[in-house]
Amino acid sequence: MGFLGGGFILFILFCSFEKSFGSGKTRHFKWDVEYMFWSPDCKENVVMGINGQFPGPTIRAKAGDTISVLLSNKLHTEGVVIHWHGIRQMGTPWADGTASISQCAINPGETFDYRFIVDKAGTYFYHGHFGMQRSAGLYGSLIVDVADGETEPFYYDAEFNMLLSDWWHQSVHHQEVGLSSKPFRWIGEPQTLLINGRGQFNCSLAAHFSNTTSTKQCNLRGNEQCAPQILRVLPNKTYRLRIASTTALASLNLAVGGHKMVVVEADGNYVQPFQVEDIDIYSGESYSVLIRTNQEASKTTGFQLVLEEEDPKPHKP
Ligand SMILES: *[C@@H]1O[C@H](CO)[C@@H](O)[C@H](O)[C@H]1NC(C)=O
Ligand SMILES: *[C@@H]1O[C@H](CO)[C@@H](O)[C@H](O)[C@H]1NC(C)=O
Ligand SMILES: *[C@@H]1O[C@H](CO)[C@@H](O)[C@H](O)[C@H]1NC(C)=O
Ligand SMILES: [Cu+2]
Repeated sequence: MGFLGGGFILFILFCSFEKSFGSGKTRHFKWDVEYMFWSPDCKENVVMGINGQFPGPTIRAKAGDTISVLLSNKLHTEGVVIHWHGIRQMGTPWADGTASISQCAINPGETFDYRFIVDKAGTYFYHGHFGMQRSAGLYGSLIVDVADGETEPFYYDAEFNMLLSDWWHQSVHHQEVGLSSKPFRWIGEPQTLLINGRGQFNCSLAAHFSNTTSTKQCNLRGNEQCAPQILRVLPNKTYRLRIASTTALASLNLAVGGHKMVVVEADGNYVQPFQVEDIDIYSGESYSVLIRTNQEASKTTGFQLVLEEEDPKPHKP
């Protein structure tokens, strides 16, 4: 009798749980995680990619949707997990993607179905959470829009996504052995900072912007894996920049030449808007800022992404 009663209660709990999964749309993704050759900063190296892409695909959903990522580990010799940074995982702790804490690492050749609800609109990202896989390039953006019928508490004409990361030329195995050696071997600052997985290691290859109508990109034609991220904007419009940092180490400062930024979101929470010249962002943080473009067309402006020194000095934006 007692057993049957318990079973009935469990059945009711199960039904309400299923119902909460059904409140939005279910968005299905099928991902293969694998190592591949890539040139994030114009120097060929090995990165951890998803479905042949680096950074991994952007997940875009609406608040209340269920995300289902069927993840296959194609790494051959190491386990993998993915952590959905900033997602609260209410009722789904097993989908949090922290190896040895919320799940065992997914073995080579195995598949795991990450299924969870994105309950809150905001700018998030995901990253590998096993060994040094985040440093190896296993990351991407996760953007949650407001639910149907709801509006953001601020206006913008269009938006851009900027996922910031740091990149070393040494392999993650090399970095890891150094960090765990006695004496300790410091890996040093990253060779390159990446915006949406793109940067230029060699400064003579870097983008040079001129204030004429043409944007000269040195030797880069624009279709290279390391070609700079160019955001094409119209004059006199408001743009939302969704900025997230998935750096392994670097503390960053971002500024948009000649434009002030109005901060409207931090880590998936709306904030009372305030204006800044530049923004400090550390690993794991995300912000949305609004910028208003100038009224005249045919001008280009650059982003300035700066590695903060360990002994911070006043900014010179
Ligand atoms: C940077 O690129 C220039 C032009 O391609 C080349 O001459 C130079 O050797 C490169 N420097 C490094 C450190 O790779
Ligand atoms: C480009 O910028 C330089 C330096 O700021 C300035 O002297 C020059 O007049 C500008 N040219 C144009 C076409 O705006
Ligand atoms: C810029 O946009 C504002 C608001 O939309 C509008 O009132 C203004 O006339 C525009 N200015 C120009 C030069 O188009
Ligand atoms: Cu994280």
